[in-house]
Amino acid sequence: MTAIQTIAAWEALDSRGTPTVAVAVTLSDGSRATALAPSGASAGSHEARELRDGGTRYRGAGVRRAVANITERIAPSLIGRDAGDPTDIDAALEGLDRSAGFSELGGNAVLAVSLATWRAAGRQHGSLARLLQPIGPLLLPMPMVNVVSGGAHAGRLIDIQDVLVVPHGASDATTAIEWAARVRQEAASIAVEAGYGEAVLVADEGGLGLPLSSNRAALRLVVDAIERAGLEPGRDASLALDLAATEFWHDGVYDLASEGRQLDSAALIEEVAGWLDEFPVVSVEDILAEDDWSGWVRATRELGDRVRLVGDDLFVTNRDRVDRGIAEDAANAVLVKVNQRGTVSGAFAALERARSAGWETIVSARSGDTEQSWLVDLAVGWSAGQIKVGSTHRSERTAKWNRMLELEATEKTVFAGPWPRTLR
Ligand code: 2PG
Ligand code: MG
Repeated sequence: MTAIQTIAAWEALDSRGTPTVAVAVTLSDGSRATALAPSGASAGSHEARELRDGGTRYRGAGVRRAVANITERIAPSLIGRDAGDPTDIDAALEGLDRSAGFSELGGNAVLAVSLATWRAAGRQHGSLARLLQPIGPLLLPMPMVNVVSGGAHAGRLIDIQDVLVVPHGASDATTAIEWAARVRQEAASIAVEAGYGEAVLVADEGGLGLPLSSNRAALRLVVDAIERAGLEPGRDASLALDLAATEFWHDGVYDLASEGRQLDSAALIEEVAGWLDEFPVVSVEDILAEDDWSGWVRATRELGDRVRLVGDDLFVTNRDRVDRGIAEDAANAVLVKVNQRGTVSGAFAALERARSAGWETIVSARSGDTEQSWLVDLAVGWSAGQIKVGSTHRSERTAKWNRMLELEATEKTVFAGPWPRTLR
């Protein structure tokens, strides 16, 4: 038996300078690992609840209460327990807080403990990826890389949150990452030449935050950048979008404030259909808001055979919500963020459920992230097939790409690409 020996917790900082929960777990075999919880800006209302202190410290975002919950409540009940299979620790965490979304202990507290335990248990196997995938080559996921940012990640300069590049024609991860980095650089050069001096700055996830004239202009910019990088749009690299539509859904209306247009679900779907006609888009995330289920069903009926429709705020990595999505034919792919759920095994349950329905799965970072790279080990260990990390700028983003490069250089791996020329 490999028992949990110590659990220490403290308040650390994420990539936005916002406090986050940090945990170190040691096991009886001497293995030790830390985990820092990530945090979203465009968080869905059905996510696990982050516990924040309020008051004046860090403008209310302190996590001392969450840290205290770990040291006073979680640690005493987990120390001595067998962590050989960390699924048991996750089950114990579920048992400690039966409220919706871990609102008593804090989803941030629970996640940091769960992750640190998984990482510590992974030490014996060489890595978390190898704990999850003990035999055979590791499947490196197709990257989805942010180039232009909007919404809550870039001062709402445009309404949609992410225009990303997917280097799907690449046949290894090293090439895929180089192509994406090249597209990001070319996009900045194009923007500077067009008079957008802001292109030298970086948004929350390392993308370009630009006051473009329309949302469509962001798609155009990234396609131009693919071409200027010497790649062929649609063959070598295509676009992925995250509308994060919950963020601009007010009173049943989608408010494209940067364009001064208000659309209902049907009109927004039609707008996106127009983008699909004009640009090589392989994936659209959060095309509609988190509780607009009828809209999602309509979107899937109208666009589901042309593009991946990815539920993020819609599913919040929750197996029950994925179940409903499968039953109602709302979406055809799922985004997986461990902190939306609270435990590593809870997140995996949502991923597995989606996969069992033939859906594609994308493991994702948060806009407030950290220098840790366990996300890659999860994506690889779960054979998720795709990963979304942000851009190729900012160290909390490059930490993940660098982990992928390390795995490709040092382990027996296969890459999820190249994808076929046409995905529609
Ligand atoms: C998303 C994520 C990551 P946030 O919406 O997919 O890009 O953003 O972490 O702010 O929810
Ligand atoms: Mg999203």
